[in-house]
Amino acid sequence: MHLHAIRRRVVGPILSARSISRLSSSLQRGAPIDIHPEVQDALEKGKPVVALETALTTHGLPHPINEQVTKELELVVRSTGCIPATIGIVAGRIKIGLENSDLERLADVQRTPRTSKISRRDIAPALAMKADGGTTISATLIFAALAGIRVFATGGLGGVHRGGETSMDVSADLHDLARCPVGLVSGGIKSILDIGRYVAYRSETLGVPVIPYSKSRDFPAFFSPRSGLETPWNVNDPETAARILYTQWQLGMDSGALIAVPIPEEYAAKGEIIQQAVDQAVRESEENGISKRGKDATPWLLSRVADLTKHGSIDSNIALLKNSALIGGQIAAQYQVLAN
Ligand code: PSU
Ligand code: MN
Repeated sequence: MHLHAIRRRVVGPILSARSISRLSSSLQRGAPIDIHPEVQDALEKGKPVVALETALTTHGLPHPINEQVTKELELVVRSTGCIPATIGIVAGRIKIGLENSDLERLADVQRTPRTSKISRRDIAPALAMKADGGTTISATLIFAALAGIRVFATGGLGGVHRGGETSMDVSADLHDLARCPVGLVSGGIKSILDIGRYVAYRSETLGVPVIPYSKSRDFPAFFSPRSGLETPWNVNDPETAARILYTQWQLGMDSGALIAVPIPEEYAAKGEIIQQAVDQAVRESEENGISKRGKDATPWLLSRVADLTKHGSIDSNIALLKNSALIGGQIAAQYQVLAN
């Protein structure tokens, strides 16, 4: 058989066998993981799956649109022929694929005790204490990698907060993308963060490919399609994006990659207005001390920007989330063609 054909046959299954064995050893040790039957079936049959997070549901968007948007993202993923695996923690169990009742429970912001926002450092305490939690990109990457899900779509990700050179507030998202073999399809980073430091840290220090999904190499900002910062590569079609992921893992480089999806162009003008609200919110967070309160900073800033823009920022955020879910689904479908 031609060498190329052998490689194609072997690499996909080897990767999935490795992650299946990590998952099954976690399960054998009694780890509290529930894989939704539809997701399990897709993983076993080599159908494309896209992971979705729930910190955006619990801490990123207000009720009741948090629940609606999460459901809509699942539908967008389905429209691309992929199976959505929305990930969260319910009563101390990791859910890979949520039932509607789980999602409604996580989206209920009035619940007591309050649902936690879960990054890597919160996982073990939350499980041990049987808590409910919305998983950030950090935790969702970890669980997606454990289940062997190769593509994860979301909106905004954590980065280096402004002033991060002194506060050392660098989101766990950055490290987990370096540690988990998952393609993260997301918006650019929010201007609540220091975009220059973010790109430098991620691509120069952690060695994670940071690739705008765009005709240009201009790294997208969050509320606007361009940040003015140039990256070394860009990609503009799902097949090439999937090939980048496939090639990285073919070489055994078990880290992730960021495919950064710009917000649709029709939101660009509004992005400039939102930016002023962002600057004001960041200033206020420095004055009132929230900026130094770790995991509370991002949710506070998101909600303050929403207030200041009379929810204009939320419409932009939703547009970006849907676009990421769509492109994430297209990439996952192409990835599966290469892996099968
Ligand atoms: N940015 C958004 N919406 C969000 C988040 C970020 O526009 O919902 C969430 C994501 O789950 C991300 C997390 O992983 O916030 C980052 O939080 P922190 O800065 O505490 O790492
Ligand atoms: Mn943060």
